[in-house]
Amino acid sequence: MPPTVTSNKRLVALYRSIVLPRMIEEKMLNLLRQGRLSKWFSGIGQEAIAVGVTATLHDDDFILPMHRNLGVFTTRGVDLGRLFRQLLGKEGGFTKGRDRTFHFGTLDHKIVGMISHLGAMLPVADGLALAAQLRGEKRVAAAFTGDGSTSEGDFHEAVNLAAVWKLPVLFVVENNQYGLSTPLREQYAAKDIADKAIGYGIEGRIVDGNDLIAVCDAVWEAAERARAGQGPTLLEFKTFRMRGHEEASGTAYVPKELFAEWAKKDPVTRYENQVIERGILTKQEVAAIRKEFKSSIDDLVDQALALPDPDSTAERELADVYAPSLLVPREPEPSALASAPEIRYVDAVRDALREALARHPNVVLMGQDIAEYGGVFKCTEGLSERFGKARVRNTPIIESGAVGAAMGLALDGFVPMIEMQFGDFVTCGFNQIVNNLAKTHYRWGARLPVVVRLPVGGGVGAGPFHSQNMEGWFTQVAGLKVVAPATPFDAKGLLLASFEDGNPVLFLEHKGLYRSAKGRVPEGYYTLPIGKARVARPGADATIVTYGAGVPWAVSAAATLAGEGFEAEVIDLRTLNPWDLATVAQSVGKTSKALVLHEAPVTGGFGAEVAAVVSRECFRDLDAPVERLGGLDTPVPFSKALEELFMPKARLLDALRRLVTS
Ligand SMILES: Cc1ncc(C[n+]2csc(CCOP(=O)(O)OP(=O)(O)O)c2C)c(N)n1
Repeated sequence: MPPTVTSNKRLVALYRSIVLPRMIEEKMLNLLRQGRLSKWFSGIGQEAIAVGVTATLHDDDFILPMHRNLGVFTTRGVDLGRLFRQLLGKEGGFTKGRDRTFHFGTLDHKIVGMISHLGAMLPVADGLALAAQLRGEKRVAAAFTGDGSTSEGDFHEAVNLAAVWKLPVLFVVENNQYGLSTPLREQYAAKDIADKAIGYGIEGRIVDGNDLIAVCDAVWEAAERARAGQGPTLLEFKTFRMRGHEEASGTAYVPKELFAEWAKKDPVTRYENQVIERGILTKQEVAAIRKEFKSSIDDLVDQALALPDPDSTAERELADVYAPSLLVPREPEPSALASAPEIRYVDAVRDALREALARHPNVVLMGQDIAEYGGVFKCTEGLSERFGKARVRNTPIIESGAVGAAMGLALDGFVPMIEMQFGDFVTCGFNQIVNNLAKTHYRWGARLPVVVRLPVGGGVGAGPFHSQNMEGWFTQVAGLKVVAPATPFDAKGLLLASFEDGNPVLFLEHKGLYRSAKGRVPEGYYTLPIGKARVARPGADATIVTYGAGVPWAVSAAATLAGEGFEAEVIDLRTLNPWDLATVAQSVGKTSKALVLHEAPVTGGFGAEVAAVVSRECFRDLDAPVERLGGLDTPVPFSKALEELFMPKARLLDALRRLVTS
């Protein structure tokens, strides 16, 4: 039996739970009218859903609320004073003034809050549910979404992934009949959203979202099924948005009679009448509860309003972009390196993944075709056989959903890795990386140790969609670390370091190096520091700053140049965010000339950043402008001759000759 109907005490608690968010909202609407609150997305008329879900789930079940779900926070017992400070953008909220209203999580309350991008938290719920499933815990994750947001790709990826992996997830759709202004008939063609469950092979339910008890019962049933290992449920709660999308946007597009019709079904009044009619509370008791809430809300809001707006310094803001690194560098002894076997880059990557799985029980690998098949580049060959398919997991063909799920795993103590089949496909996971992974620590302090491996680059005749170098897309985003090793030794040590670091790391593996780069790689576990460049070849006449595939090109061009009487020093950056200005500056101090080289197109490429910083920081040492050499400003073409034309490799020697003789 659902616990909702078992005791009067519980029915009274539910009354308190549903009336509190309504009263807080009424207060917020007042503050908005007085100009003391900047924006408000109302959940009035929809409270039964947030309250019913939260009241029914266990305290250790994760909930991922959206913009109308104040009732999740109040029902979970989040400190109201702190909540008001957050809502009013004051000192002492949950985000230090860095994000607004409900855009925060509190892991103490097992709440993972939203980002603005609709649908983005749905795959995160999958990851949280997977964490429970992997540990054999009977916890569920409930993710909220509006009807409009069910059109987003993340919704489909998340529901499908949960279905395929039988994850204990409740997809809570609040069907309030409008997106921002777009009505249902312009949003989807299915009769009901719950019908879509059939297409994913899961259970779907339609529930009266304005009936608190019906909500509780449906949630209880879905959660019981999930806890019993029977997978996710798509719960469609029919409701209605009684106010505008947000308070400034009006309701002119909504037929007036709908308001009248739905006002009769108001979930708070309806439940209040039920408890009074059933003799569970008297009218006087109801009035007393409301009076008690009013006075505490008024007091706490006054206290919050009296506080200053958040204040900070550039240093403090920058310090919170990343979680403190957990990396303990364990560099191998030079003797271990001297006697180490020579292996290929691809073998070094696989070796690192094997070491990570063996050393860290919380490492989980996910990606397309990475289990029995071993990945298209064979980086994970043999790992699922050795460590099991629970830890080396094939995903469906999803990128956004997989990265989102990785975030969920990371929030609950795992260290997941996603292999993009080709780096190019990261475009389909872009939002999860640049908005969810990158910004969470800065916004509300959660650590996200997620490694995303990207086989990048061209030179293999693979055309515009399997050849790109995308470091420039990500080095611009605060909150991501970007690593681009050029040698097998670095690939292994830096990949293991990425697993340890405790922040989101994009790990760029150049496909051309997988089988061409060979070198000594010590057996066993070691890590290398993130943010430390190396001198790949010493020289005194010019500095080539490069990374990835640029390193062997630069070393080979420097050897040719040596025959002409000039010695170029090659600096392999190894990591691009952070990058090692000190090592570059030391080299330029010696050579007085610098060329920045990369395979990606030159315009707006990472070389622009290096060139700008070196020009400023090494100004007094430079005898010539810093040169940049990169791919042509075109997509990467398919045919061999055209691709060679694209690549900067053929232009490198001439550029170097010009530089050293300038
Ligand atoms: C990816 C994305 N696209 C567009 C928006 C702008 N936007 C914010 S809320 C909203 C409507 C959402 O409708 P629905 O999912 O039904 O939720 P509701 O607001 O009705 O609760 C839109 C279009 C956004 N925040 N994110």
